[in-house]
Formats: sequence, C-alpha cells, structure tokens
Amino acid sequence: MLNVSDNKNNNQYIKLEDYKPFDYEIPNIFLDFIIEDKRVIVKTELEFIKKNININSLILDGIDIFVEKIYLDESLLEENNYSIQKNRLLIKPILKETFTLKIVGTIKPKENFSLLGMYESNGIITTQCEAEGFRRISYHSDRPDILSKYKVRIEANKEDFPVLLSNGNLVKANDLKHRRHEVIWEDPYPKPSYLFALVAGKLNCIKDNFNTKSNKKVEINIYVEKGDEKYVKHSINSLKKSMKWDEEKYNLEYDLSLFNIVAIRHFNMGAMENKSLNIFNSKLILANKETTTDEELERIEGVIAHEYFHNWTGNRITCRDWFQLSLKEGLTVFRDQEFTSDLHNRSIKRLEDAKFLRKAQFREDSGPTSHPVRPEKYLEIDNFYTTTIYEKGAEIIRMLKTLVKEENFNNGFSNFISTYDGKAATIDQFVNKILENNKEINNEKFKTWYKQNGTPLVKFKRKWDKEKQILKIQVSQINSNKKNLYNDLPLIIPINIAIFLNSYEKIKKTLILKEKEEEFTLENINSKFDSPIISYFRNFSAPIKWETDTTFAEKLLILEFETDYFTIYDTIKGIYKKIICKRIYEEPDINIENKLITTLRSIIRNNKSINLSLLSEILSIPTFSEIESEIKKVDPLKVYKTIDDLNYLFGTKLKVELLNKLKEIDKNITKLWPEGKDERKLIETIWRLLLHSKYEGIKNKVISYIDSNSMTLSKAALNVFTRINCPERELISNIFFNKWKHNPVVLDNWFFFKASIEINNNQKNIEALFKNEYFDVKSPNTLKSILNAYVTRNSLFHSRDGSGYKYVADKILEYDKSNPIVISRFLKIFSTFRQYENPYKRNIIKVLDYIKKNKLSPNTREIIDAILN
Ligand code: 0A1
Ligand code: ZN
Repeated sequence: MLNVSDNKNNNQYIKLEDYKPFDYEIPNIFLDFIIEDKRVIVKTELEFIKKNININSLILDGIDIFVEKIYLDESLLEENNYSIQKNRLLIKPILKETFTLKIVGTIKPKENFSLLGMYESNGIITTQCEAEGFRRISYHSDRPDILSKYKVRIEANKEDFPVLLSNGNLVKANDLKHRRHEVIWEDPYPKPSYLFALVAGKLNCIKDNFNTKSNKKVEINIYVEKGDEKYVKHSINSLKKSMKWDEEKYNLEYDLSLFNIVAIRHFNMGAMENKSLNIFNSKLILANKETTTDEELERIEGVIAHEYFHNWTGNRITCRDWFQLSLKEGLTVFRDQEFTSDLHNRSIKRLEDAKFLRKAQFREDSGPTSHPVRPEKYLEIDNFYTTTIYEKGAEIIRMLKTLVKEENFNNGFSNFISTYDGKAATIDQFVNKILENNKEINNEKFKTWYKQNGTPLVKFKRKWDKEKQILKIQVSQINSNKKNLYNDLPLIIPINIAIFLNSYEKIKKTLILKEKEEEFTLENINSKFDSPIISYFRNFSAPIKWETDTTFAEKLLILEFETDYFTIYDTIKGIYKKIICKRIYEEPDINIENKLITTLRSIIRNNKSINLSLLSEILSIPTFSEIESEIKKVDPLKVYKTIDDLNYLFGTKLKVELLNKLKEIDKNITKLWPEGKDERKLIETIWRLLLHSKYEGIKNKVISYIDSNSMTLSKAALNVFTRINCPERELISNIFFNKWKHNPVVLDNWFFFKASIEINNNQKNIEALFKNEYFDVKSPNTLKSILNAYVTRNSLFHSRDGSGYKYVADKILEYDKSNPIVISRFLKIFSTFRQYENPYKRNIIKVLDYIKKNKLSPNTREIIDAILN
C-alpha cells in the first residue's frame, strides 16, 4: 500500500512561506456528469504536463468521492499503482512527461448538507467550489494557481432537470433515449477549479441583454424557481449598471456573450462569482419594494456588482494561493464600494462603510481571531473569508488611491490588469504596479499594511504659536498587539485633515505619516481661535483609531463647521460613547448630555438642508453591537439598559422637533427607491426614539405600517417595537407572519424579530422558532437570522446564570455537524469574552470549554482553539 501524507488531518498549518508551484500543469479538463436518482457519476479527464522533472508521483485531493476506476492514458491502473487515504489520491510511478488521467467516481449530492462541492437545494443540484469544494466533486490539485480550460458534459433526466448549466458557452444540447438529455459547455478562458460551477434543475429563466461598448451583445439569463420570476427586475438592472460602470470607469468589458445568474435557496454566503455562471443566495436576487427594504435593494445592487466585477479581479486575474485572497476580495470590495458611491451618495456610502468596518472588522482585529490581511498561515481557508480580508483589504487599496491620487491609481490598476491577465497573481505584484512610478511611497514599507494585524492607534497633539501663526502637529502611531513582529514597524498612513480658521474658512490637507513619531509644521495659519481646531481622518482616510487633544467645546464647534459627513457622524458617536461610559461606570454627565441634546435639537430645527440619512445616523443612539468592542469592561445587561435609557431620554427631550420632522418628511416616504430612502431611514430612527419615550401617540401610526406596501416601512415598524414590551408587539408579529409565511426570504425577517424580543421563558420561545413549521433546517439564512438576532439583540442571551450561553453552545454543536462554515463564523460571537465582567466572562469560558470537549469540525476546532488560546 502506498502511503499518503496529509497535513490537514495532522492539524498542520499551511504556510505562505512554504508556497511551491505545482509539479504539473493541467491545460485541459473534460468533466462528464451523469445525474442519476441517488448519485452523480463523475468522469474526469485531466491532461497533465509535468513541470518538475524530478518528480515521479502525483498527489490529488478528493473528499467523499467513491472512486470506481482510474486510467492512465487509457490503461486501467492496477491497485498497487495508486492509493487513496486521508482525502488524497497518490499515483506512482509516473514516468511520462505528458499524460491523461481519467477517473470514474460517484458522489451523492442529496446526502451533502455542507453546502460545499455538489449538493441539492430544493430539488436543484448546484455547486460551490470556492475555496476547496472542487475536491468534493472530482480528484484534482484544487489550488488556485492551476488554470485549465474546461469542457463539461451533463446528462440527466429531462423532467426533473430541464435546465443544465455550466461555465462558458453552450456548444451542444441533445435529447437522448429514456427521456434523458445532454448538454456540453465549453469555457474558452482558463480558470482555477474554484470557479467551476454546475446547476441542474427545474428553473425558470428571465432573459435580457446588454450591448457592450464594442457593440457585442451579451445575453443575460437569470434563473429562479417557479413563481419567483416577478422578483428579478431589480437584479437585472443592477447587473446592467455594473457592466456599464466597469466599462466607463476601468475600461473593462465583459468577455463572453452569455452571463448567467442562478438564485439558490440554500447557500452559505452571499453569492459566488463562478465564471459566467454566478450563483446567488436567493435573498440577494429576489427583490422588489414590497418584499425588500431600501438597504437590501442597495446591498443587492452592490453584491451583483461585486460578483460581476470579479470577472476581471478574481477570474481573469486570479490568486496565486489563498494567502492572496484579499487580492481579489479587497480589490473587488473597493470596486463595488466605488460603484455604489458613484450611483448614490458618495459621502453617505463612505460613512456606512466606515461604520461597518469599525463595528465588524475592529471587533475581529481586537480579539483572538485577529489576522493580517495577508495571513501567514491557516488551517482551514474557509475561516478566512473575513471582514479583515474583505473590508480592511479594501481600505488598504483606498489608501493607495489616496496616496498616489486617482489618475495614477487608475493607470496602475490598468497596468496590473494587462500584465497579469490570464495569470494567478499576488498582492505584492498588485501593490508594485500601483506604486510603479511613485517616488514618494516606499513599496516595501507600504506592504507592512498587509502583514500587520490589530488596529493601529494614532495620537495627535497640537502646538500653536499664535504670534508666528505656526501650527505644529505632533503625531505618533502605535500598535498595541505585540504578538506579531511586523506590528512594531511604522505604517504609511494618509491623514486627511481640516484646520478651521473661523466659522466659514478651513484649510484641507493630507498629511502622510511614515514614521512612528513625526511632527508636521504648518505655517501662515490665520486662526481666530485660541488654538486652531482640527478634524482628523476626514472621510475616514485610514482604517485606524485615533486620539486627539480636541476639547469637548471644540468638538461642538466642529459639529457646527464640518461638512465632511464621516467626521460629523464620528464626532457625535464619540460623544454618545462618552455619555454611555459615564452612565455605566460613574454617574450620568448631565452637562454633556444636555449639550448634545441642545446640539441635536438645533441641527433638527435649523439645518434644513442636512442629508436625512446623515441626520438619522446622528440621531441614533449606538446599538449594543456598535458599542460592545469600544468599551473595556462589558456588563452586557448594563449596556442594554443604558442604551434603552438614552433612547428614552433623547426621545423625550427631542419629542417636539422629532414630531415636526416627521410631518415634514411624510410626503416623501412613498417615493420609489432610490428616492425617499433617506426619509424612510430617518422615519425608523424617529419612531424608535418616540416609542422609547413612551409617547403613546406614535404607536398606532407605526402599527399601521406593518402591512404597508413598503418593506422598508414594515420592517422599520417591526424593528422599533423590538424592545417595547406591550401587547401590540405580539399583534404586529402575527400580522407580519401571516402575510409573509409563504415567502421564505421575507419570513427570515420575522424569525429575526422573534428571536430579538425578550419575553419570559426565553429559551422556550427561541426553541419554538426552530420547531416552527416554516423553519427549514437546510437554510443557513434562517439559522443565521435566529442565532444572530438572539445573540446581538436579545439581552436575555446574557442571562446571569449563563443559560443563554449554554443554549447557544448546544446549537453550535448541533449545527456544526452539518454546516461547519456557518457555525465556525458564528462561534466568533464569543471571541470578546475577555472584555466581559463576571459572571458573564466566567460563564462564557465555561461554555467554550464545553464546546471544546466535543467532536468538532476542523473549521470550528480552529476557531475555538484561537478563542481560548
Ligand atoms: N467569493 C465569494 C464569496 C464566497 C466564498 C466562499 C463561499 O463558499 C464557501 C461562497 C462565496 C465572494 O466574494 O462573493
Ligand atoms: Zn468577492
């Protein structure tokens, strides 16, 4: 018997420094799928060219594939020439330099609950190959630097599987005997195995088309389950807008004459960019204003764009190895953020992206699963689809753009595309291209951003010489995470500032911090203030935290003078944070609270032209998830109570202004998205404050919207009642449930709402959701709705006796068996326990130890070990 080594099962890290090119190339692949009732027969033909002549064996990866026969150049392999162990196939000896390997195997999509590889969702056979799912379909090297041309034949019975799809162009479609049929797809562009896709099933197709700028007609097909056809218009429009935007902005045209999208009910993530056959979680395709909120419509538009943009950043140019994941993800997030900014409101988009990064990525980066944007090692790559790789990765690219300026950035980007088209590239290669002609920024030094983890802290101190009108700004940077040696190196940080000279004049500048400590001298600062007032990191110019010597009084002036949305938002959130901390750890600071209320009152009354989404942001008391990672010693029940108290206080004190504002915006709330969205966003914030202030007059008004034909308003009504304990809450819950129980995408909102509300006998109520006849065990969307709502919205999760934690731990163990990807991501909810006070901290450690003692998937094992380390 041949012996096969396997680093995964040995729990050994895969390391960036160990990267070696594969010993072979596989220029062509032919896959033949024969779909039967209980199984799929997969015949794979792989053409190999040996690249490393010193090698005389071949190792391929494969999981849960039953191998029937293997042929090497037409001759059947004897059992002593190959062995299958620990998910690896070893063939030895291999003496030829070029050869074809043919493997006949079978797989069972119906028994696959992992939603990886090939699986069945609601009668539809589908695939998910990123990152390492292809090896669950066929034996293969399954690494992103092996690019092959794929030809795919699919055969199935025509009644159950009338639609048979794969990547590229349809080159043949034939009826066969016994009511079966076959199709052949050929993809002319070489691609890595993770971009392979197949879909087979009863799907209805909605057709459209797009004319590219070189006047090529692209056929657009969106495939959905029967009955869902009426929900695809928004997605088609979004796709066409994306295609046009990429042509105009980056001169990138679509490269095939067919673009397919399929909506799948059971899907772990948002969507997947398989070449010309994007597969989407249904919730990100099926949309209209009655079923979808404004926020979701914009998210759908953004995700469709994201997947489409991957055609160039990801597919035509892919990643050399998974350590380079941010090359495609950070870059594509940056591109989709730019797309949304161009289509809607750039300043609001920036504020929202900064808000999300600080809530999710900063949280991750301050905890045990913190990692660099280009990690050095991993056990399970599926655990690295994180906000660090995606959103922090996008921020690094945004900083590059700020540093080299737009035109140079665009040139560098185009250069990158043409140089690496058809290749597997690295992050280093991308940065080198952007900085190629730049003398001011040192490439290697800039790349430290990719190697560090943790959020750096920048400190500012002003030195002001009023007579000479010279302002010196002393700046220092520090990374408090000492576990990573790179964290001690200084980063190159662009700092957008504004210096306010008086109420209408300001100087705008970008300082570039390159060292650990630097002093910037600014001359001729003609300020009328005692000391010039400065706002830092305008437009959130770097993904960092900062501290300043700005006084509270100066902050109030910044609020008066600033025009940068992000800074306005950030200044107010800083004040809220201070108010919350004072209430939790000391006494309420009445002075600060009153000053903020007065400021908000004046903004609502006097600033008639303020953007209403911005107004909504600044009137929103931070939520538990927003504030959790910002405070040192978390007593979750106290935090929830403080937030409730502040909603009561601000709602009471601002009642008159809020009611007036409500009247003012009322006429616009029925406008069709994207119009009216700012008004609708503000309405939810006003409703929440007024309801919390116990102003009964608003209740019936809110309730009347639960059945409205705008999902934004219906869901706003649900949201604002979450923490209001009254009989009407049950009433609106029932109205919503009965209206939407047959629409699984919408019903997930109800599951979320029900799991958020706090009622006695809490666990029993949550458990009832899992037992609900509309709960679908295979649906990650519903599972995530219930679990996420319970742990982020429902304070009873934090019951002092630890029962909430134990309940969730048992759910983790239960679902880890079928869906490790979803569960290992969800487990990170416990990663902030070190900041918690007792008994919470003690209770969390108890359940983490309990989880650890059980049999776990490798994904969840990696995360629990990191958390407890
Ligand atoms: N590449 C996709 C994200 C994705 C990753 C893994 C998946 O399955 C385990 C699915 C999708 C994107 O960035 O959109
Ligand atoms: Zn992506």
